[in-house]
Amino acid sequence: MDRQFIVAAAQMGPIAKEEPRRSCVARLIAMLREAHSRGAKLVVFPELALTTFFPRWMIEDPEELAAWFETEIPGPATQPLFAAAADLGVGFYLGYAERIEEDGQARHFNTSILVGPDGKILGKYRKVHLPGHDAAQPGRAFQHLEKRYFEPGNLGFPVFEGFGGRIGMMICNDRRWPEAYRVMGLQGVDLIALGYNTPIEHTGHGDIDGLTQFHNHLSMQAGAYQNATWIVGTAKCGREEGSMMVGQSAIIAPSGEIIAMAATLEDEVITARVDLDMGTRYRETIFDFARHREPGSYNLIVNRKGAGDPI
Ligand code: CDV
Repeated sequence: MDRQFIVAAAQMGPIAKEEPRRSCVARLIAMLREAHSRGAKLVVFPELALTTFFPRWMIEDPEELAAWFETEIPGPATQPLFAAAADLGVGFYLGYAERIEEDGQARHFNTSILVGPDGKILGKYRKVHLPGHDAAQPGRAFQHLEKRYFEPGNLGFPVFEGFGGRIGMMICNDRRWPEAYRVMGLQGVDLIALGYNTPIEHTGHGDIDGLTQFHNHLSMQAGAYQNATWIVGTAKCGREEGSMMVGQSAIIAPSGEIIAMAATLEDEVITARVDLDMGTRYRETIFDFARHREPGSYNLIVNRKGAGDPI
């Protein structure tokens, strides 16, 4: 496939708690068709794109909790999305809550898949950096219980051959961690697909929360530039069940520049032509890792988890 093609970020407005998966999938298909009509070959949907952002609530009933997870992909509700993609010859990234059975035990991940233009799954990623807390915090208007409902991803940060290059995936909070980009940068990633749900008031500190939109773009632009990769960052946004979430979905070039950005807090498709060779030019010059990196000086990055004493 050509290394130049049109990519789309298919941003979603809020998903109500009661909105069924079939309705969400219909919204995704409508955006897939719009992206295709603009020539897109790859469409990036948000994190947890099939349901409302359920980690905002403490859910104690196991059956109620289980209902937010997919046990198969594609399943009956999501099959029409795969069929539409194959029919149109458009690939996609989709985030969802994954439940699997392993050795008789249920396991839960915050997951994304990359689907090729033939409708077949090319790769899977499970969110590594889970934000929030594992127990309800009194006094919060909205909980953020990702650490309770999911376990950290166990697939690392793989990249997959497809769309004329190497495609990686991230999910939401991963975008704030330089290590996530670099592990993919070291595999020559050309484009990172990334979905997010970012509540504006996530720390409770006005000075930090007031910069939520700035930090959203800052993280992705820095990650793109320092790793010579395109990034397609796609939000689920707007006021969802009372919780305000950031939009500003963006397509970012390896220069770090934002090439396209969403203007609403609703379902909205943005597109841009990407040239994967633009990343190659950065990889061969300022970010020629083999020439300029000094891994012997980076030991703390893998050997120490939190900040500690000077060495
Ligand atoms: N879904 C997320 O991972 N949200 C986090 C918030 C809680 C900070 C984010 O990094 O956007």
